[in-house]
Amino acid sequence: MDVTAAEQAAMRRALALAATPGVPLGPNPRVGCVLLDADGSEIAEGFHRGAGTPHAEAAALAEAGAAAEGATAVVTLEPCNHTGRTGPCAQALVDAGVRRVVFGQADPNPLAAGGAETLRRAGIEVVGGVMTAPAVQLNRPWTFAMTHGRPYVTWKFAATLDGRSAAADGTSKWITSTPARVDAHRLRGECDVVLVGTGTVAADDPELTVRDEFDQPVALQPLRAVMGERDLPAGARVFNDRAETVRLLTREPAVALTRLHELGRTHVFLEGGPSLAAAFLSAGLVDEVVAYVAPALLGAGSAAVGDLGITTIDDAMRWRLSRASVVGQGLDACVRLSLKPEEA
Ligand code: AOF
Ligand code: ZN
Repeated sequence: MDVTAAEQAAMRRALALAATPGVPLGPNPRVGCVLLDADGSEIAEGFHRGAGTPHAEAAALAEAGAAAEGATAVVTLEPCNHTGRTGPCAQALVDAGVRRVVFGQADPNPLAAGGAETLRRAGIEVVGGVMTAPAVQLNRPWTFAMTHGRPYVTWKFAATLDGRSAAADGTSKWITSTPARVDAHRLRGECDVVLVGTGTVAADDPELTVRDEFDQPVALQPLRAVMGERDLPAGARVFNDRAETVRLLTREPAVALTRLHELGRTHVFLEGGPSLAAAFLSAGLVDEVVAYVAPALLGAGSAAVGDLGITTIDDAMRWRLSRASVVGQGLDACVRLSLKPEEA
């Protein structure tokens, strides 16, 4: 079934609404909705503002009031079919007398899916799969979490040309130049969890917050998660009040990720040391690697990743380059490599 030019324009508007800055990341998706009248003119619009607030469709319906009768709803995500933090949008659209629904991404959340079917059964015209790619892109980690039952994991590390993340005496400040650290900070802010092991907290006492150019913590902080069983000093900086922190009393990556999934988290920035990285890599639980490689050599010292149990070259864990860039300028600029698993 075709969509009209007005519906396509409304979908572009709904995507822009969904991407409104300042909406907290996770556990909910970003969603936008536009209501059109029979002539294709806009009646109302809405977008989702974070967990517990009205869904995009509900926001648009509230704005439209009685004018929603006979309208077409254009939504970036299939309307939900469940009562979660708020009521089911599919039913709300039916109750409001909406005549036609055009949506982008099919809802990958098993608890909420089925809205299209509910709408069709109520006699509403439904067209799905319209501009799906940008809708999915908007909620990439959320979509991943819904389909895999765990958060997406980005492993970030900084190393010298010879792959070392610390010198022989344990010092590691600073392998990369400032621009690379700023870049890594920006990526940290795009995730909703920063994960390290107890070893990193004991050794480096990191704060693990996202800070602005004046070194002040930003308003929306990722959750800080520390996994492992070792006791830690209560005064460690990771336990300060600048962001929330959870302790995950396990050494198993899969257990830690399940717990974070239960907490509604969708994108983990893995910043632990070599043993934690090796544990996640060995378990097949790294979905993306971001490596900052500094133009430096150490010749000795700890490698960026611990033993993976690989003894022969044919067994190398190989990654595919998705992006390479130079971060910073001048003699100490770093190379940033973004890598995906070979099969992805
Ligand atoms: C949103 N915002 O605009 C839409 C969503 O726990 P709840 O009640 O907030 O429901 C969350 C689920 O509802 C979410 O995972 C997704 O499947 C569906 N649609 N969610 O947060 C919205 N339309
Ligand atoms: Zn909904």
